Amino acid sequence: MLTVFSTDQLRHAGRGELHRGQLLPCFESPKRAQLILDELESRNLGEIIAPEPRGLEAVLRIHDAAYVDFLQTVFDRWHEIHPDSDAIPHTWNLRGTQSTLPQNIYGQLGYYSCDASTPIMADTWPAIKASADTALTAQRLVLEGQRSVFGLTRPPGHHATSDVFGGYCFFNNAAIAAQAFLDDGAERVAILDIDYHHGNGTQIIFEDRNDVLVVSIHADPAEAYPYFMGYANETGVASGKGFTLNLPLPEGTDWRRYQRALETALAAISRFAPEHLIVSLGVDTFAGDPISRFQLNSNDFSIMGRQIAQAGLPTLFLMEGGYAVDDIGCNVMNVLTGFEEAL
Ligand code: SP5
Ligand code: ZN
Repeated sequence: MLTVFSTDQLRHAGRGELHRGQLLPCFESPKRAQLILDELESRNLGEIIAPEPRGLEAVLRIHDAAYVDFLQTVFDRWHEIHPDSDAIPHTWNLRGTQSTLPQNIYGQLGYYSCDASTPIMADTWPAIKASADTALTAQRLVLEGQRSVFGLTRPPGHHATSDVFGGYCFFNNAAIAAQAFLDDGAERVAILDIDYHHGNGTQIIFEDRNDVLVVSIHADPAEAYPYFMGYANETGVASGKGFTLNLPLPEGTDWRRYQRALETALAAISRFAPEHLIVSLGVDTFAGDPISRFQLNSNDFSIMGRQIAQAGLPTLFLMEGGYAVDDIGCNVMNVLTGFEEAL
């Protein structure tokens, strides 16, 4: 399997995130991507290629122009006032009230975000741009006939909406790739999100559409981030009714239970009959994950890969979460090799 990755993606390296009342070292670190690469290389998954640099057209199919411009310029504005810290939002709009874009930088940070765990620093922009380019190059390779490709997207994307960053995400790489498939002529694309956390950004982007099926298996939002979305009764909006499927699972979920949800997810995808499958691949379902509470072991990820291959679809894997750094390479590699072995 080909992997797409750019070293520019390592340049986003936050000093800290607000976690349980303290500024802790960021869980979403460049080390994650480096350790995945090391494992893919040592176990010979296949060639690792750099993404083709692209303009912003494909990003702007999903994200608001003003949001993209904000992400590109906000750090320089912040740096003039605060030369020694990352930009972190701390104030948000009141629930359910009209929100005006303020001029003030703290107001704008709050306007365009949903949490305080997603810092912005000098090289956030080149990193998130390169991450989106990685998704798009991998998407094109699938379009051109590769059975599967791994886009090692980092920073991740599934919590980002068209104009909100958060949950370590800025550009929604999976949504950008799904839209690119449609713009290249596909009629239906499915996204299978297997990150521990519900992909709220992806759901919001596609919830009123019937050309992208979004299926997500995740920790019950009643007890896990992102808390406000991902419940089973959210099934899509207007003409998108029936094209969102949430399969929340309780804390402590092990492979037996997870596998049944995966079967349900894959059955829904098969009924939808998409031309392409995008897997939002998070391995924070691993038992050793420091911020998550599922009980999957490394071998389970191989079975997961095999099961996903049974869908029989051209498949684009895009990286999302996974924070147990000692095992992240092995767990990702197991999904990808499990997939390949099933072919
Ligand atoms: C891409 C991705 O995986 N983003 C996840 C962002 C989660 N950030 C906040 C996590 C809060 C975790 N609280 C720990 C409580 C443990 N039960
Ligand atoms: Zn996650």
